[in-house]
Amino acid sequence: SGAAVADPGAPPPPDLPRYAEPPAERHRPPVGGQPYITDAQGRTLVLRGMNTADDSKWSEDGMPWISKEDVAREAKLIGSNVVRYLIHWEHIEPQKGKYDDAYLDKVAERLRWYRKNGINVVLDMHQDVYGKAATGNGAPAWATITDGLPIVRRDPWILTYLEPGVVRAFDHLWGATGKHPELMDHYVKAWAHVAKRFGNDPAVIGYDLFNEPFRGSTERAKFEAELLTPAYQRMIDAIRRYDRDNWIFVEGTAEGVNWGDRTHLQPLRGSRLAYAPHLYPLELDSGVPYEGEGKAAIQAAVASWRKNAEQDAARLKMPIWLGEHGFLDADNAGFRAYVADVLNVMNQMGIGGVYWSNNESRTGPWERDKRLNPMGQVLAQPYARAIPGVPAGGSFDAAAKTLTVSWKPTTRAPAEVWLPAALYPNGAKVTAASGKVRTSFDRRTGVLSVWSYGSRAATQTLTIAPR
Ligand code: 9MR
Repeated sequence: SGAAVADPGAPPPPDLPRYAEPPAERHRPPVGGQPYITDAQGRTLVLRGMNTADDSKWSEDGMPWISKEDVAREAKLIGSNVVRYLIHWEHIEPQKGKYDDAYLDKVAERLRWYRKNGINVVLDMHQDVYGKAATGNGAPAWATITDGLPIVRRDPWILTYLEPGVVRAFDHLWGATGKHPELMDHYVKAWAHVAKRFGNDPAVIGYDLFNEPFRGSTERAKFEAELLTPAYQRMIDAIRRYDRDNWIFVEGTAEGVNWGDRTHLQPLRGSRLAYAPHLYPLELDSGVPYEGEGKAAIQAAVASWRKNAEQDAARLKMPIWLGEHGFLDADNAGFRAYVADVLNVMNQMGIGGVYWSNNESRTGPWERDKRLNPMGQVLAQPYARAIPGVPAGGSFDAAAKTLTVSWKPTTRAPAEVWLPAALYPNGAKVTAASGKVRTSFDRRTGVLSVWSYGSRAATQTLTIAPR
């Protein structure tokens, strides 16, 4: 076993490359075994960060509250290397067939902020409850065809999906009624327009095709297999005319999948497709605290979510990315412990994911004075963002401030671990289970690079603890 000390601020070992400017990672096909998202060096790329942000659903220009400084603060304090950035069909195509390029210009400006701070962007075409004309957000009014059926806003808001007018709007969009094929044509073309505009933007790493698709009146399995799958295929094909490199993320219906059920989505054609389920155990939505019996039930739902996500992803031949996770009520007891446990499920699975959501309010990670609040402190934990092989588990022990990460090596490129300065003021001590390591720490980005050598072991494990 070898031990090395990472000295923050010390120059890198002379024979080793310095940590490069974080690239908008270009990708290669997955590294054997279960597929993972990979970077240009063939390493598993763990994309962690936050959805940004809920409030953009209602702001006049469709932008979230964040400024350039907030993005820099996020990179520094939370160590995000990805953002699931909400974009809205209603702002892209406010009038039928007319794109609002001023809106896309504003998105482009935010992409530059993220790029500058080493944060990759997944553009998420967001919706909840169809669109504003149906009491939700997402679709433009012209694309909201309810046939005069009623819509009453319900509490909790997700019940509004079941209102007759909302169900009808989705039935038209997915082609269940067969009466308005132009709606999906426009949605697909809107994606093509976005890919044409941003496909070569170095900040962009992918597209999330449809936030939490709702089935309308079609039964769930039939909807996912027969309406959603072909709609996704059309979007993928349209995007690929302009963008061959970036990842395309697909989701099943929120109903079911978010609670830990499997999806009935069918395999899709194309490269660099990924499966991006959300995780919201039903108990959490109903306000059950993460304590005692409630905790056991929520943990069972999370375990089921993991098992089903892994099975579905293997069947679909896609890597997994957790597109939304969070605890929706900051007052609920156990909210920090829950999010910490979900982050450890991600560590164990060797996948990335994004918190819902980077809010300015107290459900986000910030205090009013922009320091991290207690949830922000949970999110700001060390994680392996690049793993030089096939992930084989890992966990973060918050009490000991110790991260372990294991993998089956496939490349000599370094592992990269983001270290929060708040937890590692004197740097980190790195121990390898096998062979030796050399390390190099980039103080500016907070990224520790770890090269393993002198080992033929099938699995490597690093332990990273405060010095
Ligand atoms: O947290 C969001 C809440 O404030 C909104 O009222 C609601 C409707 O727009 O959306 C919530 O965010 C949801 C997200 O858009 C989709 N996935 C589930 C999120 C939490 O419910």
